[in-house]
Amino acid sequence: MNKDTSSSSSSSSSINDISYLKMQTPTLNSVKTISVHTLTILIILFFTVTPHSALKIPPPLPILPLPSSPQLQWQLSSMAFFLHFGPNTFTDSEWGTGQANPSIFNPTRLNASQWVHVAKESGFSRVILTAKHHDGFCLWPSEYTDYSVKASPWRNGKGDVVAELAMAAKESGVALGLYLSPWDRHEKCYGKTVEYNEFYMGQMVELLTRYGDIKEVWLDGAKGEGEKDIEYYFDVWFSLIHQLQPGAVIFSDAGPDTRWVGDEAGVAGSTCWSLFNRSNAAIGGTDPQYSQGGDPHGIDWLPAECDVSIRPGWFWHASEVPKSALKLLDIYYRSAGRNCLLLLNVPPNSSGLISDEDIQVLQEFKELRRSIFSNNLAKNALLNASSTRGGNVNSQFSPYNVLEEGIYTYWAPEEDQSDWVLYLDLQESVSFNVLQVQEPIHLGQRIIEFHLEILNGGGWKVVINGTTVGYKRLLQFPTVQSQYLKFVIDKSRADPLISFLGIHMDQFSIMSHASDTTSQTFVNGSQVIRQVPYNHSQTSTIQYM
Ligand code: FUL
Repeated sequence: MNKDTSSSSSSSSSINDISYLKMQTPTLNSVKTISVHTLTILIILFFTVTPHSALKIPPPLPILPLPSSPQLQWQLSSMAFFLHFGPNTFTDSEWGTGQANPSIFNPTRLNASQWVHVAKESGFSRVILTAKHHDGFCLWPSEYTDYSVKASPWRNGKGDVVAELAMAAKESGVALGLYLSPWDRHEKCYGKTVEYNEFYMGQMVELLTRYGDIKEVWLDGAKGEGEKDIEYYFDVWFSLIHQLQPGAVIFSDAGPDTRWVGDEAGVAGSTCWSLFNRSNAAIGGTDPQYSQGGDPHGIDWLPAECDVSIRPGWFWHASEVPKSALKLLDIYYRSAGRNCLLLLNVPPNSSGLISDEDIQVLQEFKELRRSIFSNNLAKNALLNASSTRGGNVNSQFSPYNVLEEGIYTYWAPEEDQSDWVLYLDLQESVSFNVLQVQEPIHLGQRIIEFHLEILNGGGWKVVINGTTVGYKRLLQFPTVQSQYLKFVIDKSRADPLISFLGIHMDQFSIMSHASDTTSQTFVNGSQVIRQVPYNHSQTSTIQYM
């Protein structure tokens, strides 16, 4: 759906809009002037003259594609905590050769409850562990290989990191995800297609049947250059994973449930659709631009996950320090604030604990988010809309719903309108520099273009233009001040629905004007080769499968 916005979006729009806003706004005073007698008559009339108006108006039709229930749960969690841990933690490497002696794996203070506690305290409700990274070492006692915790001195070879994490996560109500690397540098049958697929599936079944509910299976797409050819039976894997863990989402370059965003900097496109065409993507053959932006014409619901490490490497290295909280905030704006899930890697150190300096940064990051987003400066606004589904008396789709947190209550316009506008009177002049918008994505992703205007110096001025909203959209702009706001939807795939609208003041970020889709990881135009973002032990390029 497209419409001419030349008049409504113009900065020279008439100041008379404000009288519309005031006239339409219900006030307590107007209610007081109605006598009890008149009110009784009105109520009787309401039920006798219009008997059907008491019936509930159904929600507008959803627009396809829609998220599945696990995809919706995944998206509502906003952030997940990534745990890269294994022999690499002890050998100061990123890509283990698969030949490291298992005796080096001995985290004397390993405490999975600490990992979960840190994640939860920092605002993460999902954790994902590298059960097996590319070196093939299994953090659980797999019966299909000797290269695992069984062969290590840790807990006298009787330990199981996956079990300890699963237990800690369950106790804290945190969702658990597992990373099982397809590329295995230790396993001898790697290269023999049928044998390795059976081996890999055997390991997958162990992971998905021993540890309770698994909410995400993370299929990494990396494979070293010059490695043996092998075909992965993805469709078989996906079917089996969904059969064993119907509540799990499967992540890969091309889904089936969540997609890699296409870079390891945690940055999505400033236009980011959850819509995608899986048939246009291949695991190991990511087109970063397509993945970062999604596809407005896509027939699959495949939202993006933005993975990035708090440190330069994915694994812990004594010589590295975490990013600053401000940097994490910037990443948050560009991932969670662009309709994606932020997957932040916080690697446990060689003692088996998350380091104090990482915890410090995570606390600061949480405090920054709290101080910016816990206060919606529009919370006391008087609201009006260009139209409301069911008319102004209908509270089910009232514009006031946008001040309620969560996606399930929303403002809906009447059908077939030529304007889609929300008017806000903040009741006092307010300074702000962040806009937050959410769509009820359980009914599909709709909004293509929108903008925000403020009444300032006698006329309406455009503050910011945006493309795509989705689950959550955050937009930063230089600080503005006004009492009156107009949120205008310029273009939408179907009648637009808004479930949350917030304005906030961020006193901490220095607005960066860097490109929206900066990627640190692509070194050439190729879509299959990228540089190891950080690797102590090697400098080779990574060939995607
Ligand atoms: C990459 C891997 O090669 C890295 O080691 C890391 O696990 C990252 C999340 O995915 O593809």
